[in-house]
Amino acid sequence: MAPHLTGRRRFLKRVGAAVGLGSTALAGCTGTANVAPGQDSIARMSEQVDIPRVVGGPDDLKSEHTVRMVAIDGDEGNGFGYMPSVLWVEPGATVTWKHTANGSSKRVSHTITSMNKGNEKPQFTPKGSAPFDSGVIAGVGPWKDENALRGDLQTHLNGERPNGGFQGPYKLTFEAPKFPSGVYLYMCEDHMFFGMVGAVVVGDVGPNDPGWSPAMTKAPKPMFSDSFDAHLRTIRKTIKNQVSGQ
Ligand SMILES: [Cu+2]
Repeated sequence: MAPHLTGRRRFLKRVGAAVGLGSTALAGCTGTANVAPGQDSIARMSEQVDIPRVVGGPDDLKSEHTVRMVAIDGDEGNGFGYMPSVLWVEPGATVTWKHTANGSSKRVSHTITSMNKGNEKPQFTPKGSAPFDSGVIAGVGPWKDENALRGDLQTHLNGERPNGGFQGPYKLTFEAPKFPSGVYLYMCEDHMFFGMVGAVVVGDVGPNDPGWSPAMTKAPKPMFSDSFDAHLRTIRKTIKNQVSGQ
């Protein structure tokens, strides 16, 4: 097991995930949270927190942007995500991830973990790209006084946790050779069963470019929940429609 994904850290994240959320959300930890066919919980989340679900496009690459982590209780476990869920940036751009308390979103603990073999995940990031992992971004609550946890909460792989704040932010610069152009899918280790997955598209990539695969083409894995699959499909469809000009 990679040193940045120790058993202790996983335990802390599990406990942290529970802070601030009711029993409905906890029940969903078994992976039973589902999105009914046709429902678009990403669009619903976007409305709730008033943040667009897509920022940028193949002709509108951002030089920097902040993605917000969303946790909305009471949506049958479908209220976890990153907003925007699809972000297009230029090569060399820096992306920042932060909590949001917009709407009814609560600041609970999350991670930003790329779907990369280096993070012990199925590979849904460009071949040869480095893994990235924020470590635990703590929620707001009892965590803030837990100095003993400071070390664990600052553990991360690539990117930065500036200002020593364990409630975030996390920053990553998508610069080759570690982070070449392509589609990067990432997820929250606390909330993957709730479908907490997002995409950063680096560069004006399309189906004929390296970096389009495996994120846009590989079959979903059995480890994913129905919510995760549904959100993955929504995200891919959004990117494909943007590329084909629909
Ligand atoms: Cu999360």
